[in-house]
Amino acid sequence: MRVLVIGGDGYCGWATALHLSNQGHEVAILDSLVRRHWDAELCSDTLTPIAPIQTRLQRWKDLTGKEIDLFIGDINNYAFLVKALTDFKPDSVVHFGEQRSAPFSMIDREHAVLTQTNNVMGNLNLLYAIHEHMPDCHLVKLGTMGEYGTPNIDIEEGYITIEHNGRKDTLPYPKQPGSFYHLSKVHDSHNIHFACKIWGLRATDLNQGIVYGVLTEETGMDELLINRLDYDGVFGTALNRFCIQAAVGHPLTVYGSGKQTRAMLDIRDTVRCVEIAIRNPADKGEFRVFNQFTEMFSINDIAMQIKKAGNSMGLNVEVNNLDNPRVEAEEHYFNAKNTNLLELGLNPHFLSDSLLDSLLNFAVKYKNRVDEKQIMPKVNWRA
Ligand code: NAD
Ligand code: USQ
Repeated sequence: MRVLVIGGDGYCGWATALHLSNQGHEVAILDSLVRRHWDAELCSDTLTPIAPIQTRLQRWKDLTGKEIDLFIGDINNYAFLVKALTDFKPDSVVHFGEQRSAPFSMIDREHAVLTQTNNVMGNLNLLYAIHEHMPDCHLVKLGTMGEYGTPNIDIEEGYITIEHNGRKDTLPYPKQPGSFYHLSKVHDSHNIHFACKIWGLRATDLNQGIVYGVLTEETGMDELLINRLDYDGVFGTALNRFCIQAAVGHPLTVYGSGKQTRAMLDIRDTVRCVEIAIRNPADKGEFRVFNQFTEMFSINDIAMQIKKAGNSMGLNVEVNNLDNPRVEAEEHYFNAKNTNLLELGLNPHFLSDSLLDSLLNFAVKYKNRVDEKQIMPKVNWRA
């Protein structure tokens, strides 16, 4: 299949583009490289030294003989987006190309507006471009488990059947997101659902949990193919951050009581889930939702597992409960369904399967690149 990966220079997108190319798909990457610019703006950097996108792609070609096309530009530039789509003619578009940090979106008004403009308008442009130029193309859009929030009932996959005053309907599952970033994903979902209904587009919304890990079969082939690994207080996510904190002897930054529970998955499963979605496209007019995660953990569970794995490697790992900079429920019910991808053949990796050791080893290998000033959280939801 021909697959355009929007956001293919990022953490999930780079690993996915290489995986799809390795599986024999014809792949192109579209990326504005704005994420590298945001890192520079925040004076933060990935733990791992990532090469320029052109160097990465040349190395991939030299190693495997497989060519990945490259379109550098912003999906909010409609003429550019349409040209990339009509030049490449994809069967599927995988859309990772958004501002994806909750803390970034909560810095101030400017960053909230930037996040929602970049994400919501970008996605709307993509819907129009597909409708006007490639109406049969399957949109595989990265959503997030955080769209649902933490309701006191089980979380279904996108829809819930409700009986009310003697009548019954299947409706979009209620959304209670926890940041202006997570809200942008909810707005995207509504726009995609509407576009499928009015224009008959086909789309899969992958409500992904928090991704952890850094190595996939392909990114591990060569140092120049290495993936990014964020550890700073804005773009770093809890599990990845904790491994790097353990490696440099910084106490693990658990926010609040640490009883918050989240859905998670290994990056090796991200790439496989996307491929499963592409191989099994939604029908015309269908807006399909898959919850893309493999396990649920509390933040305390993760901290304890990393402490144990770190201690077994001789690292002294302390845990520090910080005042929670976010406004979020810390004690709550959380039970989400994830059967759709499993039924289509996903065979998950589990956190217990030595991932922590390899992630910790990775963190130790690059620990000299850590800027400890970037570790503590600086963005407060209440400010
Ligand atoms: P990332 O920041 O590493 O990568 C995103 C890429 O998109 C960057 O390379 C950036 O330059 C590009 N981009 C952003 N806006 C663009 C635009 N307007 N036009 C073109 N390119 C643009 O993020 P990631 O961690 O790889 O996340 C990818 C997607 O997956 C996001 O939509 C995110 O919301 C979703 N997601 C990520 C996680 C996670 O844990 N990382 C979990 C759930 C969902
Ligand atoms: N947390 C800590 N300590 C830290 C960092 C985070 O305790 O040092 C806590 C947070 O308070 C929160 C939880 O860990 O309760 C998750 O935070 P996170 O930063 O790991 O993840 P989140 O902000 O939810 O965002 C990440 C990605 C985002 C994606 C989302 C999936 O950045 O792109 O959409 O995970 S989900 O959480 O399912 O919505």
